[in-house]
Amino acid sequence: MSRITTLAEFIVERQAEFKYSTGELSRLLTAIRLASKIVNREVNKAGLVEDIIGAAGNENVQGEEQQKLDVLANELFINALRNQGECCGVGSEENDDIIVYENERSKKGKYVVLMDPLDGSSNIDVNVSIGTIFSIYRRLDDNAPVTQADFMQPGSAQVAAGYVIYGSSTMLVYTTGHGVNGFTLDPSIGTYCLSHPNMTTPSNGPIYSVNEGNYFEFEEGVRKYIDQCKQKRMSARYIGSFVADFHRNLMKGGIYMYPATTKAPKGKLRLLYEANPLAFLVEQAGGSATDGKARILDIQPTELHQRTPLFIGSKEMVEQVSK
Ligand code: P6P
Repeated sequence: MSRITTLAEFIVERQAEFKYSTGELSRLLTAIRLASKIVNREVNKAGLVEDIIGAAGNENVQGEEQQKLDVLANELFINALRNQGECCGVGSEENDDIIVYENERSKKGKYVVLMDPLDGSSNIDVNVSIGTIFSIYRRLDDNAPVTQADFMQPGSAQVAAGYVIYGSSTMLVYTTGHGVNGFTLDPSIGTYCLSHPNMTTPSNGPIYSVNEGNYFEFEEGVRKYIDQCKQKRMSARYIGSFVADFHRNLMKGGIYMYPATTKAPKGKLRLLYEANPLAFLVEQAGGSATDGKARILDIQPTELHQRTPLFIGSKEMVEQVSK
């Protein structure tokens, strides 16, 4: 039987690649790893536990009805990162403003984390795969108070990023800028094991993912590209859960598109904790990500929850629709 490499072992073995090493990244990812295992447990029993399914009865900053698991996942990640100590603050889809940790240990933390704790949560009660997305930056000044500026860095400044997909199996996929590696959770031992080393995405692929219900709201160039996909008899695959669509396209080759629409003139996906982390990861896997014109990672953020049109996946496909 080939040797099993756990996520913990892998991070330590590859620590030297993380230029701020001294074990900081491994401890940061340990917090994310732990919280994701608990979220996974709750997601997997959502169908059984009445008080988990359904809306929490309030709305997040996006004006979207918060599902109870959204709230739980958000609290789990925020608490795990606080208790771990390497992170001095968090920006989350579920919170209006940044969260700055006040405990002595975290105040000295050198990293900030942006996250969508449970993306696609409207799919929870219909048993469709959902995900967590995270993005890690180095704090701008260790001796200055944490401000929104620490979170408003361009995506190209990320030091690590990744996602967890709670699907038929649960996987954690991440990059520190030295390639992409995927780990599958073995529930029998509660451990993430290296299952997809050195992940790369095909430069082209058979799949296009877009909500075609918005077709007539898209600009002409996007409509033409979608028409070409049909003429080529490509496969239309759209789950309505970004992480799930992204992960399938990463593995098989394809493009995910959320263009601007009249209802979402700046697109629907959020730059800081959805587009940027997966743009960093997809580029590390040989893919590409734009807003239809500019490279996602070059965009200078101006708001914590700003949205962006997003075209992400196989390089040739993204380049073609971004002309
Ligand atoms: P629509 C989920 O709310 C999400 O942010 C992504 O996960 C998903 O791809 C998209 O929105 C679905 O949006 O407008 O097609 O239902």
